Amino acid sequence: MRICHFADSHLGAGENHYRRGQSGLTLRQEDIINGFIEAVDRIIALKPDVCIHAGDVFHTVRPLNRIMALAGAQFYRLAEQNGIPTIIITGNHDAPKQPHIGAALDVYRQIDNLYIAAESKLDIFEINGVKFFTLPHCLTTDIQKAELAKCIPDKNARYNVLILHGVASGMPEFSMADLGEQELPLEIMNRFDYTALGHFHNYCRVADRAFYAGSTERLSQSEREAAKGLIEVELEPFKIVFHEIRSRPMVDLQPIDARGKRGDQLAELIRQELEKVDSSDKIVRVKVEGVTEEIMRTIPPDAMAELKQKSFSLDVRFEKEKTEESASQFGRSAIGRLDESFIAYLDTVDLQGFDKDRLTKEALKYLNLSEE
Ligand SMILES: [Mn+2]
Repeated sequence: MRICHFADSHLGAGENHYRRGQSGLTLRQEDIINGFIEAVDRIIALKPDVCIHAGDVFHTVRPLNRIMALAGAQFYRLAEQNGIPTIIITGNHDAPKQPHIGAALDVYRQIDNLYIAAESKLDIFEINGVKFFTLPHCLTTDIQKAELAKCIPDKNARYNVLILHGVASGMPEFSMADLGEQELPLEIMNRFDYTALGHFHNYCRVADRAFYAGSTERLSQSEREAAKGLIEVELEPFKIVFHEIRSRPMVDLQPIDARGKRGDQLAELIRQELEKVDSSDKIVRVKVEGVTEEIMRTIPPDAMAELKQKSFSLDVRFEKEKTEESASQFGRSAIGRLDESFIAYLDTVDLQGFDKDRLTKEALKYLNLSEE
């Protein structure tokens, strides 16, 4: 049995990119969609016995209609037109957080040869004598634990394959720091002939026969060194081939020191650095250190907008020069109390889908800045 395994296409992500394409979606959203379509093209060419998508097809619970239509067309191509039995599950991004909402994937249930697990419970599909244990992202970790306990291979099946979305336990490096991500015990994976994992965005092996396929496009700077694509697995004799697809190059420039420069000199320096890496088709991030009010005031009005046009995407982070005064003010003054009350407030609201630690850190940064 030969299986293609891909995951984490996060369709719909990239909505904050500053340029739009002809489709009306942002260029970044188009990138992410193109990665998914290229993976589907490759799978169709490989003609596997079964195709698995291990979760987070969509970036959100309720994607745009356009994005849903587009994904449906691809699943129709795979499963119905090309006759490749295809199994898809929900991940923490696209699984509904309340039972009555239902999953976006549910609208594809009429596609022939497509198997959907999106109901906060274990589903078992049998295809050509092989049992596929598919556990989507569950409403609570208690439900997920109870369903994991039911993942016991069928001795009478030709093979048993497990499909899960979450963090391999004891391996914090596979965490995406998302709220509500679920832990997956290795000892359960080890019972199966293959475990197809989703959630962690870089392709890697977790146990002998358990793999993350990774995402189909780079979604954060932490993925800039990683190849993107899909796994082709032969169950007997066991063999793995990773098929790489194109993805958007990402660059993290060396921090630029703004000290002793005027704003116009700083803008020129950033422009030169962008030219060196030929940034026109790349996602570029750069940190500028030691920035003062004076420097910010003397950056020519359109300079930053022009620089943004030179790259596919440009993220410049200005870091204020830290003075002793501003450092000691933080946490003590009126703002000090404000940041404490904001953190307390965060505990009272429903933050599902948000990374609370990051939110806290960002909020503190802004509260700190407004004080200075
Ligand atoms: Mn995920």
